[in-house]
Amino acid sequence: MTSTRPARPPRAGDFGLAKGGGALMAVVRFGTFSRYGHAAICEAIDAGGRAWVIEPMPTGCRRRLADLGEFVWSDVDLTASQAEQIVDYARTTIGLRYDWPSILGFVARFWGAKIRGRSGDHADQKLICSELVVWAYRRVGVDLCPGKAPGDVSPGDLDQWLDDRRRV
Ligand SMILES: [Ca+2]
Repeated sequence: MTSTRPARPPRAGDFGLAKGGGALMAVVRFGTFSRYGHAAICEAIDAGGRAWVIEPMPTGCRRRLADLGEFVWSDVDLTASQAEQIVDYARTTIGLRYDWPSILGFVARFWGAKIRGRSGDHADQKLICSELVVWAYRRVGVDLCPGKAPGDVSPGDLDQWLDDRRRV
């Protein structure tokens, strides 16, 4: 749970992890024992050095201009084609609804419980933040959490993956 700063500036296709504001993201942090409650895909870096991010929110998946410092960014070596496909896919999810059962799953995780019947995961038609990242990366052959349903992957799990990767 201690991601260090990446070795390069963020670029399109990277994902970012953030503490996240509001009660809901506090619940995610609490339920998953992580300091991160939010995740987003970087769509582009604008001329002013800020990031256009695509992020599933309780009100639906949206695009927003964010300060780079709001997120700790991934630094996976993506090819130009992979980065483009990740961004293209993320764009198709704008407007999709939030996947509340995934959040319930994180709360249940805190109690050591598993909620049955979530494996369908609403596929990728309803999304939470970290789930979008997992779907987008799987499409280009990068599996951030092998064996896990994307809707079961928390921002903290992605943080763990980045950490494990940097330690190797
Ligand atoms: Ca889902």
